[in-house]
Amino acid sequence: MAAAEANEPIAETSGGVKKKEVKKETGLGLSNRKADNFGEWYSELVVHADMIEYYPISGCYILLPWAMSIWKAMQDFFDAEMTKMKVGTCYFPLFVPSSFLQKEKDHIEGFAPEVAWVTKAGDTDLETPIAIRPTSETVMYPSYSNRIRGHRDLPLKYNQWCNVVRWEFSNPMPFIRSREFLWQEGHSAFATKEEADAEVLDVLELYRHIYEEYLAVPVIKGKKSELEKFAGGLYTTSVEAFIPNTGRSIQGATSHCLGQNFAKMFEINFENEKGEKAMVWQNSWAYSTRTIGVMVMVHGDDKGLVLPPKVASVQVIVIPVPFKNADTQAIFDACDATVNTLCEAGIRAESDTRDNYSPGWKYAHWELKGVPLRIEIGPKDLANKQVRVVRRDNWEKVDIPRDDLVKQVKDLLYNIQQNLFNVAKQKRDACIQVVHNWDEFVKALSQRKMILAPWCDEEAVEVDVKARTRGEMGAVKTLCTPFDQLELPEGTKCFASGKPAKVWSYWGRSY
Ligand code: 87F
Repeated sequence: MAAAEANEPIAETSGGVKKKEVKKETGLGLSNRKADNFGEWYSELVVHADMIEYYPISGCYILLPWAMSIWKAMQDFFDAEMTKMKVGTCYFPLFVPSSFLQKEKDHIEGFAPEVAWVTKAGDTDLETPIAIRPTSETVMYPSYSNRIRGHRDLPLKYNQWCNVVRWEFSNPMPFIRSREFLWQEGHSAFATKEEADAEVLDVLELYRHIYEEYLAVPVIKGKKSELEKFAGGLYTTSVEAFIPNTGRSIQGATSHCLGQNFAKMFEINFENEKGEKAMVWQNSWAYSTRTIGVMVMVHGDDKGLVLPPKVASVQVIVIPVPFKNADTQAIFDACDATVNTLCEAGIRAESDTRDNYSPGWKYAHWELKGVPLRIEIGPKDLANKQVRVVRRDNWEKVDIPRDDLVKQVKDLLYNIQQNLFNVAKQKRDACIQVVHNWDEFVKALSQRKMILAPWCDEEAVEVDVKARTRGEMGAVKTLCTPFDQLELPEGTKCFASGKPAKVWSYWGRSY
C-alpha cells in the first residue's frame, strides 16, 4: 500500500500526484527488491535507513545513531542480566603481546591469517609486533591466572563490551561480516564443571531472549558438531537464525564451555577446599553487532527497514497533515500534545514538524527508517478528537480517540512486536525440511531449505558432506544438533552414510 494513502496531504492533492508515484516523487524508495536482488537490497537499505555509512577500508563501516541505538537497547538488557548473574564489567586492552598469542598457538593456528598486527610507531619498527585482539582469551587469561589463588576467588566472571578485529578475506557485508565489529565477550572460571555447564545454558537463553524477544527473530538452540565447535574449547552451543530469501543460516551467538584447556595453557589453578591444587573450568560467550544485520534481513521489506518496537529508538512518529485553509497551528499543537502524552507514558515518540517536506515525503522517510507506528493528525482528526495510526508491519490503520491514546498505542506496539516474531517464525518454519536420505537432502538443498536430518554424528561424514556439496554457493555444513530433538526410531539410518543415526541435526549453507 502506498505511503500517502491515509490523509491526503497538500503536496499530493495540489499537484494531482497519484499515490503510486510517491516513491518517485520523494526519491526515497529502494531501487532493489528484497525478493529479486537480496544482496543489493540489503546494502542499499542499511545505507538509506541511516544505519551505516561506507568507509574507505574494505570491511569497515561507520555505525550511525540509528544502528547504535538498537545496539544500546540490547546492551541495556544484557547488562541488567549480567548484574543478576553477578558478572562484573571489565575492560582489557586492545593490544595483545605476541607472546600471549603464542601460548594458544594450537588453537590460533587456523585463525592466524585473520590476526592484524601493529608493526610500526611512526617511522620506527616495533621491536616485537603487537597483535590487535580478534578475541580476548589470550589477553585476559594471564590475569585470571594471577587473580585466582583459592576456591574463595571462584567463580570469577567478567564481561566486556569492546571492538575486535578479524581480517576476513571473504566478501564483507555490513553487520554480518565486517573486519572490525562490536561485541560483548564474557569469560568465566569455576571450581566445577557442573557450574560451568549450567552457565553455558543460562547465557544461551539470554541470547535466545535477545533474538526472539527483542529482535523478533526466531532462533534454534543447539550444540555444534566437533568440526564446527570452537577448537580451543570442550563444546560449543549456539543460537542459529535463518534467512529465507537466501536459504542461508547464520550463527547468531555462541556460548562455549572451554573445559580446562585454557586453564592448562595459562596455569589457572586454585587451591580447593581440601587444600589440593586444582584447575578451573572455564566458559566464554559472545554476541556481536551481527545481530542487527540478522534483524534487518529478516524483517526488512521493499519500503525499507522494519524495526521491532522493543529496539526502535523512535517507536511512534507523529506527522502533522495540514490542509489548505485548515488551522495549521492547531494541528501542530495537537502533534506536540500527542508526543508529550506518549513520552510521559514511557513510549518513545517524536514528531516531524519540518516545513520543507510534505507529509507524503515524511511517510516514506519514516517507513524507510522502519518506525513501527506512524500517527497522522489532520483537520478531520482534530475535529473528531482522534488520531490516525498506521502500522509499519502490516499497514493496518486505526483511528484512536485521543483519550484512549496511551493504552491503544501500547497495545499496538505490543502486537507489532508479537506479529513480527510470528510472521518470521512462520516463514522460517516453512523453510525447515526433514529429510531421510541423500536424494531428499540434495532436493531440499536446491530448494534453499534448512535441513533437519538423522545423522551418525561422525566427523568424517560431515567432512564428506562438505566435500560433496562444495560449489560456487559454498559448502553445506552442520548448523547444530538442536536441544529439541525429534523422536529417533530404532533403526533410523544416517542420511549421508547409511550408518545408524544417533541424532537429528540441522544442515545448510550459512553466512
Ligand atoms: C580469529 C582470529 C584469531 C574466532 C578468531 O566465540 C582467533 C580467533 O579464537 C578465535 N576467530 N576465534 C574463536 C573465538 C572464541 C570465543 N571467544 C570469546 C567466542 C566467544 C567469545
